[in-house]
Amino acid sequence: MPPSTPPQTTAIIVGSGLAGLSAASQLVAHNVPVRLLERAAKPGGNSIKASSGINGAPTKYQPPSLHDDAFYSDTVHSAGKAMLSSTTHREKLISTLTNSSKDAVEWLVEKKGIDLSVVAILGGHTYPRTHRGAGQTPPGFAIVNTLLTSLKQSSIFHLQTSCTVTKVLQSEHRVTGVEYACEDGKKEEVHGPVIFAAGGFGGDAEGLLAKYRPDLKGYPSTNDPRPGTQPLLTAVGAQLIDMELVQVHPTGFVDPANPSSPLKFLAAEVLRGEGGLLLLNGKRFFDELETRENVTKVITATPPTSTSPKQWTVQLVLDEGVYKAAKSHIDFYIFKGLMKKTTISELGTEALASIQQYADAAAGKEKDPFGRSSFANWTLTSPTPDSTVYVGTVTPVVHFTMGGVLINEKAEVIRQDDGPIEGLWGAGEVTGGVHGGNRLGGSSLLECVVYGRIAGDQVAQYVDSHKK
Ligand SMILES: Cc1cc2nc3c(=O)[nH]c(=O)nc-3n(C[C@H](O)[C@H](O)[C@H](O)COP(=O)(O)OP(=O)(O)OC[C@H]3O[C@@H](n4cnc5c(N)ncnc54)[C@H](O)[C@@H]3O)c2cc1C
Ligand SMILES: *[C@@H]1O[C@H](CO)[C@@H](O)[C@H](O)[C@H]1NC(C)=O
Ligand SMILES: *[C@@H]1O[C@H](CO)[C@@H](O)[C@H](O)[C@H]1NC(C)=O
Ligand SMILES: CC(=O)N[C@H]1CO[C@H](CO)[C@@H](O)[C@@H]1O
Repeated sequence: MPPSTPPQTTAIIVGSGLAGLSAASQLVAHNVPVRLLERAAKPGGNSIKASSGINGAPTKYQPPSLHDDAFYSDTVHSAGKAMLSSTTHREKLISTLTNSSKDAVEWLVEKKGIDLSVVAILGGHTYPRTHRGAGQTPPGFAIVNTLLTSLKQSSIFHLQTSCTVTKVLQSEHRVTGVEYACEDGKKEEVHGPVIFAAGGFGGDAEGLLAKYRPDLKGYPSTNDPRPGTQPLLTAVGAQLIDMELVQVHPTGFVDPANPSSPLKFLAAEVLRGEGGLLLLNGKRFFDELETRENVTKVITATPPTSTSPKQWTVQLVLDEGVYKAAKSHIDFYIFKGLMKKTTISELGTEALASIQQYADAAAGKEKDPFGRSSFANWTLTSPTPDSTVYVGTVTPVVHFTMGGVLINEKAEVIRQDDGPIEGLWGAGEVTGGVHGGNRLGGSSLLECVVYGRIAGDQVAQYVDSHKK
């Protein structure tokens, strides 16, 4: 008779966004059973909404003549003065991210069959390196959906939705599992090594945001409204880093059908880039192509129009030329009820003069009073009250939280005394230190895949070494 094998240890993952799914995929590949707990009714977290893509360099989709070795230095540059503290630690986290980026994209393409063949350049990048598919499916949805479908085919993968993890269990400084509650509210425990992939706290407007960034208390967000989970981890000794570093985007749509929703849809940067202008109280107020941070600062220096959520009423205005250049985006926003086709007369009495001034600058007749130098596809030269415009109301929104629990390059969660916490790993937006003061577009999906997979590999090793 063969000796009976002891029951296999199950790995616990908290959160079913891209970080959790990447870790789960790796564990299942190593034949380790996975229990994935997700508080929402539907899996996918904020990851499923990602629309720009995932960074990788050098990949086969970049031109072969391009020797893109600047991803590391671009990331360090974008992280800014945060690099002055914990410098060596941050450098290791960043070089692990960028060195593994080619493998991460290739894993999704070759092993999982996801189309990521189109490469774009986003702000702060020296070269195009943000990958998405050639079709209409946004990259976040394509990646999450494919990983989930593949995981569901495995008999050792077990996903439980509508189950919230409420506590991390610890015994003599070792994490041994979690406590959680599902729809019936009954507290249960599950034991095993734990990977935290519970996402950021951008949607925690009255909780962690209010605590670490009182100026952003009550802001709406592009993230689902939900409490941040870092306190569950500090309760077992985890160290936090960069909690006050938060990315705010100047333009989230205020939906006329539900203006006080805390959740906003992002108005893509391309609308301003292709020639759109912004009006505050009917007047232009700034160079629309300035940094996100600076545009936001000017808006939020004025009194908000609503305090719950805390928001402003800014109009994003496009003409027919801009519409043609960004048609697919705008048609989608009109379909969602977030923009409408109208006339300048609808924008109030002051708008016409501001738009005339903008049109003059675009036509090269006058210098723009706000210093804007590119008007891209704006074509309207003689605006009248009857001129056609495309308009949406926008407000600054919290978009991404750079800070979180500190991890090392093995995705181990670091204790306040700088050693790793045994039995606990972290990946994705719940962690901090990878982006410093400013995350590059496309690098958060990347961090989910890179650190999620590292965590999966590490836990598989841990389970293996505890078998004997
Ligand atoms: C609109 C939008 C567009 C974006 N576009 C891009 C892009 O193009 N490229 C890019 O790189 N980044 C983009 N980002 C950022 C990126 O999507 C996120 O940073 C990333 O997806 C975070 O992934 P995650 O797995 O860490 O967390 P999430 O995907 O947020 O998943 C975390 C999951 O954990 C669950 N959870 C939380 N707490 C608990 C608990 N206590 N118990 C159980 N479950 C819990 C949550 O319900 C959630 O499902 C975008 C973000 C938004 C909002
Ligand atoms: C990443 O690659 C560079 C260049 O090969 C190397 O110097 C660095 O040590 C690598 N970083 C990690 C964490 O492996
Ligand atoms: C943003 O504003 C700051 C402070 O006013 C200024 O120093 C900086 O140059 C601005 N950024 C850009 C890109 O112009
Ligand atoms: C459709 C269209 O006209 N697109 C133009 C918008 O403006 C950019 C930059 O000025 C041009 O490169 C595009 O061709």
